[in-house]
Amino acid sequence: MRAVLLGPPGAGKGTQAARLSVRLGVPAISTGDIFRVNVKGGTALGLTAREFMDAGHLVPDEVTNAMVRDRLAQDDAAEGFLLDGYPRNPEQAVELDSMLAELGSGLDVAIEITANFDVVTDRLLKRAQVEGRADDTEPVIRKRLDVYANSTAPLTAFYAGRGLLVQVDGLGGIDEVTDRLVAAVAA
Ligand code: B4P
Repeated sequence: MRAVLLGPPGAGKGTQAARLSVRLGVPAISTGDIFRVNVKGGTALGLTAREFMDAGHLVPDEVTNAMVRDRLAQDDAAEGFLLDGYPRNPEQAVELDSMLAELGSGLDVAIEITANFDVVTDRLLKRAQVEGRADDTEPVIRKRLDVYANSTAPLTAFYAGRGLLVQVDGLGGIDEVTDRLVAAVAA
């Protein structure tokens, strides 16, 4: 199974990717998590990424694409993967196609977790109280939602046009959403 997971910030991509990865037996690859590990470790990649993440912007495509290219070439991704948070704009989607073509494979499904902006804002503000992420403040969340609407939301039509899109309602309890995702992927 080669899948991408789409949806607005706070829709539950990271939360559900971890669970689906176990159910499907493929690695969950989160670009956001890889960036955060690098920020924490103070690497050159982390220093670059931090400036964009803290402002709610996308990290530049050349940085993100190179990182994903390296990750997909690793052995554990050879038989499948679940990409969480990538692609996030049409340029990244085209780049992903070319990476997979080079590896002799292609995407099986694009799963979009849907949730309205009021609900996701509440979830992210709650997470801010627990984790204190620099990008979970109200003005940065607003910016991230703008970026999502302008850059990422067009991917819904992009994948629908190729017959790859599956949409799953992200409202409700975490277990409930997982069950919906598993059922949607099985179908
Ligand atoms: P991400 O790490 O992808 O962060 P996110 O979109 O906020 O989603 P996340 O996965 O963390 O949250 P989730 O919805 O699971 O990106 C962060 C930043 O990294 C971006 O802004 C960008 O700067 C950079 N970046 C990442 N990928 C990039 C790319 N491809 N190109 C360029 N830049 C990139 O969960 C949110 C909260 O909701 C959690 O607290 C969770 O517990 C809760 N929750 C989840 N499901 C719930 C449910 N059903 N009910 C109640 N709460 C729920």
